[in-house]
Amino acid sequence: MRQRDTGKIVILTGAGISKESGLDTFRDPDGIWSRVRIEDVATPEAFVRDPVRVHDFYNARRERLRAGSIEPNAAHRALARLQADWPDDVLVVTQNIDDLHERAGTTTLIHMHGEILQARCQACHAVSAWPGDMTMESACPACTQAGDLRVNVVWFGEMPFEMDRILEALEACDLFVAVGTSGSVYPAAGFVREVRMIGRAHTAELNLVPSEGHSLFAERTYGPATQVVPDFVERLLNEGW
Ligand code: BV8
Repeated sequence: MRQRDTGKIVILTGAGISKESGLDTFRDPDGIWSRVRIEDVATPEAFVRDPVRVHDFYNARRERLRAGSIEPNAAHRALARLQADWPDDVLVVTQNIDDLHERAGTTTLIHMHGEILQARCQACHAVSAWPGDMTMESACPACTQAGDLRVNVVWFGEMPFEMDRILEALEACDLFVAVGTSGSVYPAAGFVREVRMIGRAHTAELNLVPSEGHSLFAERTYGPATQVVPDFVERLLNEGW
């Protein structure tokens, strides 16, 4: 076991960590992709073909996220506590586009698939806060150009954000943890392989059920994130790994 005061930790999170806060996952039986096709709402081609449909898809999810009942849960709070106790050693890399990690207090955070509460202007490339609905008539707060705004998320076929910084952290880490992700979307699903190839870090999966990459993890714990994540963090803080 590594003592608690050493070691860099990278924690990858997916939609499963936000499920108990009331947000849908993607690939569960009642998930988002059971109701709508990726090709229709989550690719650049879809946005060119039918921008109104794509705007409506994200407007509905943004409205859901901003409903009063959606709050960070015990799993988000446990990761924020870990980072508060080890401020220089914990990086959270989330595939999620919600703001629940921030609202739980996590500060060192990478949204590799972007953020639903942001807009990106295709004319001036400025990224702006965007809490409300977005339409074809919406104007960029930076350049005032209307009709060139898109939600600031990474669609399929687009390069995830901050990949250099993520890969650097994976190379330097001593513990890699995946929380609430099915391990079905790349390059995120390949991170555990990157870490294993380097050969130093311990790897742990915390999920409701085994992910597609479950066999690649040295340690695997299954159950709802609000139970398994606080327990895991408690153990880390008291015993290390
Ligand atoms: C790219 C943002 C290249 C928008 C999303 C090999 C290598 C590289 C790429 C590929 C490759 N093979 C295929 C590809 C292409 C593609 C891909 O991976 N396709 C898959 C379907 C095979 N990847 C891409 O296109 C990526 N881009 O590769 O670019 C490139 C190179 C050069 C230049 C330019 C480009 C971009 C991928 C990002 C797409 N955007 N989202 C939005 O949110 O609308 S991805 C989408 O899936 C989600 O956003 C989410 O981020 C992601 C992963 O889903 P999960 O978070 O894991 O959610 P899921 O529902 O699947 O699983 C939830 C889990 O939680 C389950 O296991 C469940 O059991 C568990 N759970 C449920 N309840 C609980 C729980 N766990 C704990 N507690 C609970 N209570």
